[in-house]
Amino acid sequence: MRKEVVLITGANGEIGHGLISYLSEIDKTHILALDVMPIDEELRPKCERFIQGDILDNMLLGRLVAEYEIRAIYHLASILSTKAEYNPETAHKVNVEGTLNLLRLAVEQAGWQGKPVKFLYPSSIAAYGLPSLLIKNEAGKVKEEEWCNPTTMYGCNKLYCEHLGRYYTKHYRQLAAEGTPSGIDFRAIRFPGLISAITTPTGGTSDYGPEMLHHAAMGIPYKCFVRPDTRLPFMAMPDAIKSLLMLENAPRKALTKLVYNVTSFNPSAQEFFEIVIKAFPEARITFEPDIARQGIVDSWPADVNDEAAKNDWGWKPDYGEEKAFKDYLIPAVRARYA
Ligand code: AKB
Repeated sequence: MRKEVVLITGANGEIGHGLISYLSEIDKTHILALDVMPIDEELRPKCERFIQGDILDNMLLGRLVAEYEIRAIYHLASILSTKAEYNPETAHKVNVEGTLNLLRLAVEQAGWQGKPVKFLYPSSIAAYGLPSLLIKNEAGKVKEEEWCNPTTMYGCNKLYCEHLGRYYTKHYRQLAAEGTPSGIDFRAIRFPGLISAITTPTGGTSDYGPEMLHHAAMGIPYKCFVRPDTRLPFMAMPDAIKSLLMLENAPRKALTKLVYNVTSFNPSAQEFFEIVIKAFPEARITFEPDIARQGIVDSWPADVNDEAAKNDWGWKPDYGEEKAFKDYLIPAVRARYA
């Protein structure tokens, strides 16, 4: 008999760390973890199996279909916004073709199992693209359907993969005589900038927030690459994990959308700096905006509307701004670099 597992791609990344710990310890789920990089030693015992491999390797994915009963897929692997701009074609390959491969795997699994496979997809505020700073400042809390004109390869990839998820869930092979549904139950969350105390992000453009905090705690000077007035929505990592788990567990009938905004707080870079400097008065942080990266951040909303997530599946963050820094981020990064 094949073992029931949850497949997590990009398992060694920022979200993967928290998700694996939660699912293995609290939920006692068997985890099949996949990442192109070796997984951190502390995560290994929490996984049923770790495979170092590529989501573009269809032979590898085929073997997984044959060996396991995959209940749900958390497809976390992707190349983030800044890194993607340096090699857009590679980013497209990993972010889009990789997602397509996982969707195909989910179709095969659902067919074998004769029941839907949940496909959890972390999308991003990068799916938005506001045309000017003036419009960004006037847009208020942006809804899921508004301003979907991303300016980055990563944002285009995220938006398109949301559409792929919709296609596979609702319109798959619509002209086939038998009209077989794909069996995929696609659910996506558009995350704001995420801040973890355990890991630092690599290759993103909302990274100035977490980088400011981690550099201050390590006692390393930091040049913030955006202007002090720059504003983005952010969320503490435990809330990101919580939102994914809540969405996985929500009854399908309660969901009015396939893609949901979630958010928690939205400080300006100056406000972020003030919180960090209060906790680490010795920190050496300067503002040295990089015009190109600033342009990307200026195209992302200052805030998002997450009413649909609140109404449909009871979303509510545990960590508002004060609690996120006071009870989670500052004590945890202090302990980490002590
Ligand atoms: C990035 O900056 O690329 C990511 C994101 C906002 O999705 N953190």
